[in-house]
Amino acid sequence: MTNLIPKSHPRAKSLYIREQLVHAFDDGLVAKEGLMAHGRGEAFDYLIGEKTSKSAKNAIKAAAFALVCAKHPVISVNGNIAGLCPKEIVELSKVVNAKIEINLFYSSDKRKQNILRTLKKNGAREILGVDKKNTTRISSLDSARRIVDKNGIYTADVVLVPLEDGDRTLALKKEGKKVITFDLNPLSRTAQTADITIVDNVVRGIKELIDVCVKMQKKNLQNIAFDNKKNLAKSISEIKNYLERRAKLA
Ligand code: PTJ
Repeated sequence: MTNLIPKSHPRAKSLYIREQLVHAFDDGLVAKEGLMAHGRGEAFDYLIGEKTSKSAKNAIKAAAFALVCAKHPVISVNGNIAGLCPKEIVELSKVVNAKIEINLFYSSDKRKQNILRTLKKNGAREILGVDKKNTTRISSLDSARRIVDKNGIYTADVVLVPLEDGDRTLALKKEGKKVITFDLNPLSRTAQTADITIVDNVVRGIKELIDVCVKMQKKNLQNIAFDNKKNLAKSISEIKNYLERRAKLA
């Protein structure tokens, strides 16, 4: 953390995450639009009290169960994710034996190569989404996100699509895939259409997700009753309660 942010600052962690993203932008991993996406996320993180809520913990358990039980899990990586938690993406992929696929909205070969290098530096072995020869298309999707790897997202049964708002989740569901997302905005299209939405900052939540996956693998797996709509409603009421508490303190 630079000297500009004293450790005692009440929002030091969030400001540190912001700095990390700016560095990742300077290093050519993050799109310009990714900086704005981050700002949106920061606003929602403030509304959830910048901590992992009970509803997020529920969703993390359901996500861990889905990933551990998946036959062909894939983690879809965009610029923001690569900039914020490359080490954890690689760790999670190893823990649940998931493939990693780079899939960008603002597609650019140069940015893909920068992301590839960063993931490799963090221990990734195989990375999909960079070899044009092995691609195919997801129907009912217009954006660059429709171009996917034949051995990756295309054949996956469970796909983790962290940090995006758009129509890809619905398109992936139409292809019969289970979709998990991290999204701080419980009302985004992705949050609302995913099978499992973890309303948490991916930087915090992914560490918890890795821990729960490891614990589940050590113990006997148990099915978890989970309803995404109900859980999203819970996360919205957690926000309301948090704001009411803050208003009383003001
Ligand atoms: O790298 P690319 O080209 O694939 O582009 C990636 C971005 C992020 C620019 C693209 O996916 C995009 O424009 O995303 P949106 O539509 O702005 O959606 C981002 C969503 O993620 C919003 O709902 C934010 O609230 C949420 N978000 C932002 N930061 C975080 C987050 N959710 C979890 N953790 C975060 N740190």
